[in-house]
Amino acid sequence: LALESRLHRALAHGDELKVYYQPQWDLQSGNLVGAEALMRWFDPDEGLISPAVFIPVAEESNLINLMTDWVIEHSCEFWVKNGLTGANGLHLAINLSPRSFSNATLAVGVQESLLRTGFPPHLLELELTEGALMQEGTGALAILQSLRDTGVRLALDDFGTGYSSLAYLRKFPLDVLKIDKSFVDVLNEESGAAMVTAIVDLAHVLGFRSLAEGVEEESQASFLRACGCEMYQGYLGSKPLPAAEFLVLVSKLK
Ligand code: G
Ligand code: G
Ligand code: MN
Ligand code: NA
Repeated sequence: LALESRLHRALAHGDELKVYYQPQWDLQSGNLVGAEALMRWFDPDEGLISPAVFIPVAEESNLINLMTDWVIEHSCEFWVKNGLTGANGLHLAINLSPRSFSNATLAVGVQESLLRTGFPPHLLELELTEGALMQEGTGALAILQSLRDTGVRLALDDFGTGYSSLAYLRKFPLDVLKIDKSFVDVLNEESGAAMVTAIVDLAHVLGFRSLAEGVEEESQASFLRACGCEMYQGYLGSKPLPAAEFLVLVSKLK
């Protein structure tokens, strides 16, 4: 069966698709503050298939919207069921595809999932990429505003790797800039360090918080902390974890 048909089947049956959670940490306090949901597909024939492979397939077919709805609903339910939304609740970050922005009912769907699962909107953070902002004629700004009206937060993923102009950044109602791993990787170079400092400052000038991705070394975390970056995720703190392991980590830290 072609990948697309198998993916369709996986979505219909459910148990081949899993959501892993990568912890996100506050750089100043060291506290766990949230996690990013990252999808995994265990195909019965081929074993683990990376989202880097199946997300593009889902985007080319029309499966991506179904898949996004599934991840939102599944992980919001998981958060509520396991008491992760209470006092000092953890935020839950979920990736949107640029394709989501050609779906005028995106915000309505998100709101329905929030209501169905009883998930507090302010703890949901939707990640979009620069490509989503730059799509022409799709009313991306209107869709973002209606998402914001539901009370969720918006993060710009992979910041610095796409084409977003500074003018766009000012216009869009974002909460968090996620600094791409490629910048964190060159923090040991003078120019890399200067760029990261500038990105963190830019985030603050625009009224956003910043989160560095792909942090693997304590020296990187120290630099980020010193330049005022608020949060990080990366192998230094934890790799993405299966749901059960994520709960073990949370219970140890509480
Ligand atoms: O863990 P990593 O290999 O998880 O993820 C690879 C890529 O797949 C990343 O760019 C990540 O943003 C993307 N990805 C993972 N899960 C999802 C998802 O649920 N939706 C979308 N749109 N992208 C995802
Ligand atoms: O594109 P997005 O930022 O959503 O995807 C995050 C990707 O980065 C996932 O594939 C995730 O598994 C991976 N990742 C997360 N932390 C680290 C890290 O510290 N090092 C490396 N090499 N990859 C990471
Ligand atoms: Mn992401
Ligand atoms: Na990223």
